[in-house]
Amino acid sequence: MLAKAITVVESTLPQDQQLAGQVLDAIVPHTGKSLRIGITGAPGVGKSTFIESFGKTLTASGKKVAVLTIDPSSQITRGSILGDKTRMQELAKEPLAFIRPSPSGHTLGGVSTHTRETILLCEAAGFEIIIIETVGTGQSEVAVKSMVDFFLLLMQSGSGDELQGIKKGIVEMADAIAVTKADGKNLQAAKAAQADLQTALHLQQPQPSGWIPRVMTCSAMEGKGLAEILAVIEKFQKQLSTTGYLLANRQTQHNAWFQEHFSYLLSIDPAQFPEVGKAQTRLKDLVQSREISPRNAAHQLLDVYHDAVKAQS
Ligand SMILES: Nc1nc2c(ncn2[C@@H]2O[C@H](COP(=O)(O)OP(=O)(O)O)[C@@H](O)[C@H]2O)c(=O)[nH]1
Ligand SMILES: [Mg+2]
Repeated sequence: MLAKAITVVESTLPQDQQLAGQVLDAIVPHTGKSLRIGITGAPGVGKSTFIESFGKTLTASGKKVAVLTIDPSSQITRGSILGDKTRMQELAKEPLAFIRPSPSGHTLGGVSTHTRETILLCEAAGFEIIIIETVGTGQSEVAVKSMVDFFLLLMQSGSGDELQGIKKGIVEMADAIAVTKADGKNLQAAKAAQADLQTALHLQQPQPSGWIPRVMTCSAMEGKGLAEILAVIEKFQKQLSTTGYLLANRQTQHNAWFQEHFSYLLSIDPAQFPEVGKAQTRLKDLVQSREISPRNAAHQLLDVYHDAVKAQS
């Protein structure tokens, strides 16, 4: 049922739009009860492996976990979606887990709208933890940050410059950083990276929420550090629920989503719809033969355009 609802909401077919709107309105009173966690990091840092191990830790404790992925580049390569699917095979077998790759939208804006709606659907379906995986390219981070409660950045040691490949702005967005692959001969380097990052974070402006970002190490392969990361996330949830920040942040996010979507609807160019062009030609003829007033023709053309926008978004 959940997978079907997501498919309807992601659909670009005109005949699905009304149903999608009805489904979302029906479920929205039942949303908001999950903890939404964004996970980012450079390709290869170990996000999918981490989510699989971490997700299994969560399902083992009886929690229902949904995993969604945002990866704008995957629309070109398709590679990471297939990769994620195979890599999260074990988690996918868990009855308490639900895994959904990102839809094939044309724009990041479209992808994030769908992801936000999918979050709501998962919440209404009773998922308590929703994990959103994104690739550390900058643009998608900002989108994911705007739809989650907790933002976890995964980094890898051994690059010499620990911040290499990740923009400083992403580090500033993180509520926690986990240095991955802290196992085998990598363990010492991971510990050193943890210390370096902790120092770097101390120099940062404090977060508006009052939360102090933590730096940890983990090994998804050995299952180490996962319980500690969960403990930090639970502490965050407890602390920011008490102060009311979590709820206020959600409200700010939803209002921004509303405004953003409205701007998006206003930005859709009439010229991109063939049906608008056709109606324009037809109405022009009617105006010229004086069968319709120019004013009425303009209103009718606007109606055609509005219908086309509705069918698309
Ligand atoms: N040693 C070690 N390797 C890991 C760990 N987690 C992931 N890897 C490896 O790192 C590579 C990239 O992992 P993947 O999860 O696909 O990274 P993603 O691109 O960030 O999703 C794979 O070859 C994994 O086997 C870990 O905890 N320890
Ligand atoms: Mg991945």
